[in-house]
Amino acid sequence: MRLTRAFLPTLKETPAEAQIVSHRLMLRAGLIRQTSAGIYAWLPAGWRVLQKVTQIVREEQNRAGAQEVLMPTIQSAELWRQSGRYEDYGKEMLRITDRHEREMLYGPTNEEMITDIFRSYATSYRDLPRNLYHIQWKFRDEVRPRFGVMRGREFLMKDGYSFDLTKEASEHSYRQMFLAYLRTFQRLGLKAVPMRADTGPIGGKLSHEFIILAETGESTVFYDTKFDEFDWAGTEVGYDDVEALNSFFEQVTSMYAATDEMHDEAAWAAVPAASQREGKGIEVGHIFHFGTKYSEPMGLSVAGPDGNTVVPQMGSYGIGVSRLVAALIEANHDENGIKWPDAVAPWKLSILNLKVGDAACDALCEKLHAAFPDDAVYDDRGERAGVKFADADLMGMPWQAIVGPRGAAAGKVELKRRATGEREELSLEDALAKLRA
Ligand code: 5CA
Repeated sequence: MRLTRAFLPTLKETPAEAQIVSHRLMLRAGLIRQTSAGIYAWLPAGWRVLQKVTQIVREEQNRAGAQEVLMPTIQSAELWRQSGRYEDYGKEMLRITDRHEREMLYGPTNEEMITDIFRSYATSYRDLPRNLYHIQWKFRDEVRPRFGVMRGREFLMKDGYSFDLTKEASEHSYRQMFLAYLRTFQRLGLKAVPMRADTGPIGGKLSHEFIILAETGESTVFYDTKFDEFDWAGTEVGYDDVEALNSFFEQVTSMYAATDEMHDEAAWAAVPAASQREGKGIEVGHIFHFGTKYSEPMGLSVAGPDGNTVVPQMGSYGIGVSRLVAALIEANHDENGIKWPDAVAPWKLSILNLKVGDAACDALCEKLHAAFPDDAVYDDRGERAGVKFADADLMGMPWQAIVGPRGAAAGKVELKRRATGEREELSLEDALAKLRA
């Protein structure tokens, strides 16, 4: 991607309306553009990151045995009347009337719709367990949308739903997602702590929020620093191993961690003072076990093994996919800009041609660009070096290949690692080998 042809609009000035660093950097690096309050267009760089985050979420869901579907954004009010949530949901729900005066809504979540779909097919206990998810835009008419995509009105969510024959089986499904979430956030390079949580309008008793510690977070959290020593990837627990998964879950949840709503002073006092950590956090995921809250009123039932009628047990599992992009920036930036982790960077490499028109510089840059046709941004603009350095640091690609006339004459490239600032002068071959490693 040549910068002279790209749509990567960076801003020099800090937008006044942006209060937190991720929002400022998302606007300045040209990732998003606000189109209405709390509603954003994703520009090329932002869209590439969002797709990478989505793909990691998807892979970990599939690995845990969930199956992807895609449900519509627009739902009928009738379904929500069946669960009793249509009136309860209040002003956060965007209600729409179609030309036939039918009441519709822009989905804030999909419990009703998935229950409706599943009840149309499930007839027997053999149809259980099942876990279905989708990655789809949601709309919640938040009173105070703020902090960019961190708390938007329209946002991308991964929402999954499990159906099980018994309460025990559904608790196993819950634990499968619990582990899948820890693995997902770890792959994204984020330390997310699971905390006992309030269930709000989704309902149920068993619920965990996954919170990333960050000063700009909206939730106050209390947790035991034992979490910092835990290696989720290191656990070899299999998703189908009921006992191992249960003891893993017991082990993790026995460590104290709670949001302020669920904070228990007595239990907190039992945590050694040196291990107590209190701070602000960003909720990037939330899982719920709510039994028959939707299946019962919506008439979902199957024939059990003894011919009896069974109402399936359900849970739902959300990840704020678009919010994760902002959370990733909160966790990976410095005063100059974003430091994208390799796994989600929009492009792997920025190529900085410090003297466009110099034959050796141009030739070397073209070779670098040709080596990464879809994974490099080539700054071929006739700008000063200072402008190029600033933009490359702002956009935050993990690698920068800096090509100046003196080095280029000797066939050398300077390779800079954005995250650490480490620099190394290398031959083209060695630079390519390093970038491919
Ligand atoms: N149906 C359940 C789980 S599928 C549900 O809707 N849960 S939720 O309300 O907790 O939302 C799931 C996740 O979406 C949250 O953990 C959060 O990361 C993200 N989210 C919620 N509201 C917003 C918002 N206004 N802007 C951005 N992300 C949001």
